[in-house]
Amino acid sequence: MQKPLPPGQYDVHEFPRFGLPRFAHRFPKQVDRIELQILGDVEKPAIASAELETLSRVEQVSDFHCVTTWSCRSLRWSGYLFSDFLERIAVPRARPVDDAWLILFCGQDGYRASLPLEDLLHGDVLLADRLNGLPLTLEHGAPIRLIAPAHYGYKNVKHLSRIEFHRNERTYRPAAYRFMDHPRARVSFEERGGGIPGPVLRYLYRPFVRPTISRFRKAMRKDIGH
Ligand SMILES: Nc1nc2c(c(=O)[nH]1)N[C@H]1C(S)=C(S)[C@@H](COP(=O)(O)O)O[C@H]1N2
Ligand SMILES: [Mo]
Repeated sequence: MQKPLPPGQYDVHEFPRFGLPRFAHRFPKQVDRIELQILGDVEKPAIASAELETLSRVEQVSDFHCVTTWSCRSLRWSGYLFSDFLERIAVPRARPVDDAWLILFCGQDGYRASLPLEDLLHGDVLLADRLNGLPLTLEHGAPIRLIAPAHYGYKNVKHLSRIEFHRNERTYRPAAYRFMDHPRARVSFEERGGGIPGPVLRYLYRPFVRPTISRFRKAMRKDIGH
C-alpha cells in the first residue's frame, strides 16, 4: 500500500526534469567524476571525491514532492547517508566550526539551497548517485545529488559540487526569490515558501507545472540532443 499524498500534491507517472526556468539550459560540466568541495565556516576547506566510495552504500525507495504540487512516487535511490558523509568525511577533513547549523548545497549549474543541519541527520537523507538501478542521468542530477524526501524538491540540489557549513544565515542568497524559499520546506507541514501560506502557493504554482516540464524537456533536446 502506498502512503497517501501529502497535502496539495498530485501524482505524475513519469519523473520529469524540473527546476527554476532559468536553470533549464544549464548543464553540469563534469558528470563522470564526483568532486564535492567542503567550504564555508570550516577550519580547513577540503574536497571529497573517491573517498565517498569508502562509505557504505544504501538504497532507499521514496516519494519526491515538488513545491509546484507534482509528486513522483516510489523512486529507488542509491547512494550514501548524509549523516555518514558528515561524520566520516566532512567533519574530520574540513573541521566545521562547532556552531555551524546551516548547510548550503550548490550545484554545478549555479543552483543552491540550504537546510538546517538538524534536518539532514535523518536516516532518509542521501547523497544519491543512482536512480532505479542506473547512474544518475543529466536529467536527474548527475553525478550526485541531495535526496531529502521529507523536504520539497527545491531543497534536493542536483549536480552537487559544493557543500558549505554556515553559522550565519545571511551569508548566502537562495537561488529563487526569498518568498519561494522556506528555511525548512517540510512537505508534511506544507512549508512551500516563506511568508505566504502553503495552500495559497499551490494555486500560484500549479499553472507553471506543464510549461516548465516542457521547457526543461526542450532545453534537453536542443542542448544535449536527448
Ligand atoms: N542543480 C539544480 N538542482 C535542482 C534544481 C535545479 O534547477 N538545479 N531544481 C530543483 C527543483 S525546483 C526540483 S523540483 C528538483 C527536480 O528534480 P528532477 O529534475 O530530478 O525532477 O530539483 C531541484 N534541484
Ligand atoms: Mo520544484
